[in-house]
Amino acid sequence: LGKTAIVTGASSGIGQATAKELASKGYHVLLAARREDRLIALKKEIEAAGGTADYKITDVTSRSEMTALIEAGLETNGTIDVLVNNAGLMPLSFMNKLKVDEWDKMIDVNIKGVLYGIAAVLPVMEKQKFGHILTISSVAGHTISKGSAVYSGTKFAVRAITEGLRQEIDPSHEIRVTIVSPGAVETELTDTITDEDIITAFKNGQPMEMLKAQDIANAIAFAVEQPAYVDVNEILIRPRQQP
Ligand code: NJP
Repeated sequence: LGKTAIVTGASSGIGQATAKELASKGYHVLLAARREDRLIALKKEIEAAGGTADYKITDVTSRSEMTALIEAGLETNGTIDVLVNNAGLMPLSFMNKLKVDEWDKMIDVNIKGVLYGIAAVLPVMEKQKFGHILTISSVAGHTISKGSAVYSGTKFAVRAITEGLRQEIDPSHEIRVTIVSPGAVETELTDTITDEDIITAFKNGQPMEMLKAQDIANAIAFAVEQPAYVDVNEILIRPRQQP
């Protein structure tokens, strides 16, 4: 039987690159996100390269959709080997702009989406006694800067939740838990920023060579491919030029 990996936020950026990377390593990949056209295109791309993939339209902020996603993943081989809780948003803003709707969205997607993924997959992995849960935090889950307060808050939370989960795993189970914390990666993540002052600050910032989504996909594949007794707890990865 082959192995199944589920990737949320697979329609873009890091999730898309990770899905392709895991498919190239022989995983059957279940692609999850809201934009169906992109998931269909990615499934075709993976299949054209000799891999296998399915997709399921999923909003990670819905607990029932996350449960249905894990159930769909089980249909292929009867196991879930890897869940990459990757979907996330980063509408940075200064707090006094009171972009409360954006705070709500970040909490829903970045924190609750991860929790719903864990809630759906943990009983499955405990039953099968193996599996690998990965979450995507950030350099912003280690440091706080002006404009990143709420985003950092969500990414600190992701690290806390993931590390707490790791400690609670029954040592007799081959279940691994990994945090991946990227610095600046060239993706569509900044498209959700509406605060003009942040957009201007980005434009006037020091130019640097950013990470590619593939660099993070490589880090995820590294963690996943370790032997079962090795749990890579966290990978913190910045562009060389990022302070
Ligand atoms: O961003 P982007 P990245 N339900 O915008 C999905 C973290 N990170 O690849 O639903 C389900 O290209 C959305 O899909 P769709 C970051 O915080 C990044 O950079 O179709 N999915 C899309 O596939 C995040 O956790 C950087 O709109 C939902 C994906 O999320 C992760 O990396 C640095 C959704 C976003 O793709 C991937 O972000 C860092 C929902 N409700 C951490 N809402 C960086 N890029 O610099 C969104 O430290 N998605």
